[in-house]
Amino acid sequence: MQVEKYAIENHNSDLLAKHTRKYEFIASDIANVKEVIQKLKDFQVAIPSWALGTGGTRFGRFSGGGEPRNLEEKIEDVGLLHKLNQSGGAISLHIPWDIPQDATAIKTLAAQHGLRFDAVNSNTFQDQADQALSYKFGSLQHVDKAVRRQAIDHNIEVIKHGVELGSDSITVWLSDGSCFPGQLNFRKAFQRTLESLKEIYAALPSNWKLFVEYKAFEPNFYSMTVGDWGQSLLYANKLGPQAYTLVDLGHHLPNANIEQIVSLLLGEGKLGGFHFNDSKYGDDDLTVGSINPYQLFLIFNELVEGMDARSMNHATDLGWMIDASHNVKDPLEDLLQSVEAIKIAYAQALLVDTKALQQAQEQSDVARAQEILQQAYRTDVRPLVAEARLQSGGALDPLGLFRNNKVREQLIKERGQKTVATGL
Ligand code: LRH
Ligand code: MN
Repeated sequence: MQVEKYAIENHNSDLLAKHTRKYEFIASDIANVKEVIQKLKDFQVAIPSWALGTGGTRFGRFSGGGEPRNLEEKIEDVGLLHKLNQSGGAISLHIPWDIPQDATAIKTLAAQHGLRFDAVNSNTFQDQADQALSYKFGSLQHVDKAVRRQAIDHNIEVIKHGVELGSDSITVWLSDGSCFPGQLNFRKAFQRTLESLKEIYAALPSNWKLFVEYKAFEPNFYSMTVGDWGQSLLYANKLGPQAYTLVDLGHHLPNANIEQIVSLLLGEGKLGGFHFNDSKYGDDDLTVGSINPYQLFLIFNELVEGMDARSMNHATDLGWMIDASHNVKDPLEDLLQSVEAIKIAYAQALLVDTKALQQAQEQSDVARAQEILQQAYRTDVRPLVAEARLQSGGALDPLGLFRNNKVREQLIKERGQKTVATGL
């Protein structure tokens, strides 16, 4: 299923007059508007291969039809999103859900859609049919050396797949932990996990990064062996310069100050990247910016301030990835909304008058500091994000075009109503 260039041009010509009016209105107030637009054009978000179908919970899963039946169709869907918003130029694979049968062919197909491969993800949180030993009681932490060996070998296998595809990083998220007091010796579990990660780290090509993703709870509900940012940082520091922490927004305890965590990890030079989503309670994996858009803005405010303080390249020096699950929305519409929310938060953060904010902070002028932040947050930056898309050849209203062109209906015609994609 392709969205042709002329379809985007027709769509844009209908919306151009209204867009130009709104864009010129906001641009007239922004001295460095060209720089802001260029930064928005360069900012690409990786789409998770495991979130292109309908997600579910233990209580149920309600498939929507036309879902990708294999990796090739997943790449087509990510390519379609990228064609619409020119902002999702990368795909993040999860192994073994998306093992490429022919890596060269898959790489070529992705390139045809303007896509590169972002971090590859290992999976030692499920037992595969052909697996010898179970991960019921963990993987890299397991008391049985043979289970740890099996998990280490899997991660090294995942790195090999990534190298073939041109990826340059691996995300290790461990479901390891315990459900009851007394079940685990925390110190020994930490030590075994560290020793196991060291073997995976040793297998990294010299230009690769290893992202240690932390999570407060689920599927273990008493302790997680990589349970918070501090534990993840401990591992990353003990592993070496190619190891970093990965912040999944849904992996924190209620009311955690994630923007402060981001600021400190960035200050330590150990922030590797993000899994963007939103949540109200637990790891809800909801649409980015759908529950707490102000928190997302505050996180990007810390990112822009912290990355500029270290002269980092906003577009390339951190891993920008989505990790969501679509239980009630069309997966592709949900992803279009998530990418839009990320670009809006980034644009708002780029409008923060950092000099004035630093001055207010130096003077402990608390009210003024809030006014400066909220001036940016309360600015409707959507015309800036749309202008960046337009200049990159995308649609002014990706979701509108997706619907008006009945893309889902066409996917169902091509693939059928009952197709189910691999993933969560
Ligand atoms: C764990 C997680 C991890 C993935 C999985 C799909 O909750 O965030 O990043 O491996 O979701
Ligand atoms: Mn995640």
